[in-house]
Amino acid sequence: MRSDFLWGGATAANQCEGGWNADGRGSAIVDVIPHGEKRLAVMKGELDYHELPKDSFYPGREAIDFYHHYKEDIALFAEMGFRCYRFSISWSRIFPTGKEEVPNEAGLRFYESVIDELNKYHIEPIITICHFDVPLALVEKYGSWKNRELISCYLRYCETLFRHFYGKVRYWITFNEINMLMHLPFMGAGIRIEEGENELQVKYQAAHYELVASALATKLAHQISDDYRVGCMLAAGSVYPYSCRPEDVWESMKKDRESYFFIDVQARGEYPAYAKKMFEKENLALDITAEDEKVLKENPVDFISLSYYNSRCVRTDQEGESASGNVFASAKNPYLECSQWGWPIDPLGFRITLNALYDRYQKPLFVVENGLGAVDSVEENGEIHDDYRIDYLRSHIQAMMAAADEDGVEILGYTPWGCVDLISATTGEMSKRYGFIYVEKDNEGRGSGKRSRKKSFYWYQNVIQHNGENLT
Ligand code: BGP
Repeated sequence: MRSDFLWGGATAANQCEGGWNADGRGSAIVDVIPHGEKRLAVMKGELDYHELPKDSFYPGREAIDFYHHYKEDIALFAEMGFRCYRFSISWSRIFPTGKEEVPNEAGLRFYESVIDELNKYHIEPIITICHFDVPLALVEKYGSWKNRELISCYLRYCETLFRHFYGKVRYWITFNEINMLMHLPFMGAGIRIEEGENELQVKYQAAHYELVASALATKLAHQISDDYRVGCMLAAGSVYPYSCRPEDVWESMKKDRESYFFIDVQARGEYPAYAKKMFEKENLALDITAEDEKVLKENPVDFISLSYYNSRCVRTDQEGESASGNVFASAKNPYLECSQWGWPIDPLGFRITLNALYDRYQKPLFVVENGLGAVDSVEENGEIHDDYRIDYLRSHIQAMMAAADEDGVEILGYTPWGCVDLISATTGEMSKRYGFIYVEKDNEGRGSGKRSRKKSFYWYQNVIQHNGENLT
């Protein structure tokens, strides 16, 4: 890989930070997403969290308590040789209700300490401004991104970060997996679908406000510093046709567009023709002003970041099994093995996805999530032999390197997801682990929180040391 390639790891505040009511932090959506059978309905915005049983357990509130362990965790990242670390800022730690005129100093201080700690080890911070995160007060007051008012709240938050961390940060990502809004609207964007509402109208209106907010944030970042690079973020994974039946091929193209829709706007600066036609066909009456269109046009992103866990597959004959995989409905692809959580494993699909994105946008890509969620067992001597994780990562790094070296795709860096074990977004479990670093904690939140190095820790350390040239 190029010599300045950013090898690192990724986490997000909502799944690792904890400290949910420490130092003036306000409540956020993650604080009301429970563990257990009701989780999915809440994440989808179908069940109002006010209606949850009193004794519900909310795993994100404490998570792995990165809030109090960040020094230890960053020291371990440094030991692996990380050149960058992607993490997110908790919006309600900075603006507890989202509406304050002045930010919460204690919140800013916390992230300043995190960034200083990273800089100490020459680890480049990659900051996600909003990772499945909205202050709960904004959900209550405005219905979250259903309301245009959120744009100015978000911009005040961005401006605070861009000014406060001036000179210490270079890479910013405006919204994590922006397309998740279509699948898990409450987790993705704090959106509940109320009775009688037109779901598509609600989702595309919220999407539009997020897209304008993202473009305005890009504009602001560029005004504040020439050095800032702003990216969008896509939950990626190409959609395959199950067969060469033209109907399957057409369906796969349509499914891909449901996700590309967001990046088409963020990278090219305007709504694609197919989306405008769809708005018409579905009779959506969206609040999109001429000024909004100008803002979108003038402020495309600098790079495209993405998560890749698996490819997807569609068939139109309505037969056969389905597969899971990051909540995107998919037909089961008979050529692929699946993880313990039923997510297909497809390294070549990674190369295909990277090429598809680069062909479409011709902007640098940044792989900010990839990895295998698996159950780990700790041996009597404390060791963790996670060879399955090493195998997954090795094959995916090989595919990424082929995309870069053989196909010419420009890739800025690679930050595998959950470099330290954390709470799973879709299931709320601790047992779905991605990390190189094990955290002693179970699904009910019990455990010491002690960190230890897995076999993959040493493997990844060697990968970074040899800049990807040695993957054994
Ligand atoms: C992405 C999210 C992450 C992360 C990851 C793995 O959708 O951006 O927050 O959690 O998927 O998913 P899960 O935790 O459900 O295994």
